[in-house]
Amino acid sequence: MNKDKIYTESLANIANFNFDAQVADVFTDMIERSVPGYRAIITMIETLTEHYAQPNSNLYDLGCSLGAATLSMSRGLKAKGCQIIAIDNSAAMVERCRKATERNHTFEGVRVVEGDIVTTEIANASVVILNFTLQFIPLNERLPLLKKIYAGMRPGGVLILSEKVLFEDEHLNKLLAHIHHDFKRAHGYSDLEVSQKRSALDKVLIPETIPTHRKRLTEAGFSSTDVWFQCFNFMSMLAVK
Ligand code: GEK
Repeated sequence: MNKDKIYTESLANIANFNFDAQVADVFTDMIERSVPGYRAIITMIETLTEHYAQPNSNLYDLGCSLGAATLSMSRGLKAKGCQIIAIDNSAAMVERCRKATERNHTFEGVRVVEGDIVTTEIANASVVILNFTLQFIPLNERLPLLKKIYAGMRPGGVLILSEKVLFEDEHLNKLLAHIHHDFKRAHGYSDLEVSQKRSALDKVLIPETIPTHRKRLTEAGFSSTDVWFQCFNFMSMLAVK
């Protein structure tokens, strides 16, 4: 696994974070050392897929990056006649995701698509994954996207929504941001790397509170929604149609 050293040196100008080839090359190391609970969520996606995938349906991984959730879905999939559609708008990610899924011989029915999840069609879906992707979508596009996902899902299907979150209580907000910083330091990032990455993400990754996510999911039509996993300021929700 290539080590993430993107923000090790002091940069004169910190450009907005971008999912380019430099990031794609180190992405697995970057996300595992930056997102508490990421590995656990990826592993559980296998179990959730086994539970929710319906025969002859589509399974979507929206903002698939290198396909970690796609591969986890493919391992958990027991229902027959399904297709997994993995979508990302970064050409660098899609190219590497295609190679990773082609190397996976457990399930052949994976299609990796370069496209914008805001405009791609969702149809006949029983499992939809937004694993740390909605946070990169402009705020005003989030509800229309969730409505489109809901409309393209089968009754009984599930949306798995994982996000970095904020807290309404300012004390908790500061505390959990601090603990996250400690988590990154414990995984080998320097203070300089943490602060430069934070600046790069500032206008690109827009976190919201858990109540805001729940309200929006309900507004999109989902009947049962709740958090099934949380580690500090990172969580994952289930929303069932
Ligand atoms: C994982 N889910 O490893 N359309 C398509 N893709 C997009 C869009 C968009 N509009 N906006 C952002 N992306 C993965 C991790 S990373 C999360 C997801 C992170 C893509 C973007 O190119 C990137 O690959 C991904 O969403 C977000 O389980 O880096 O924190």
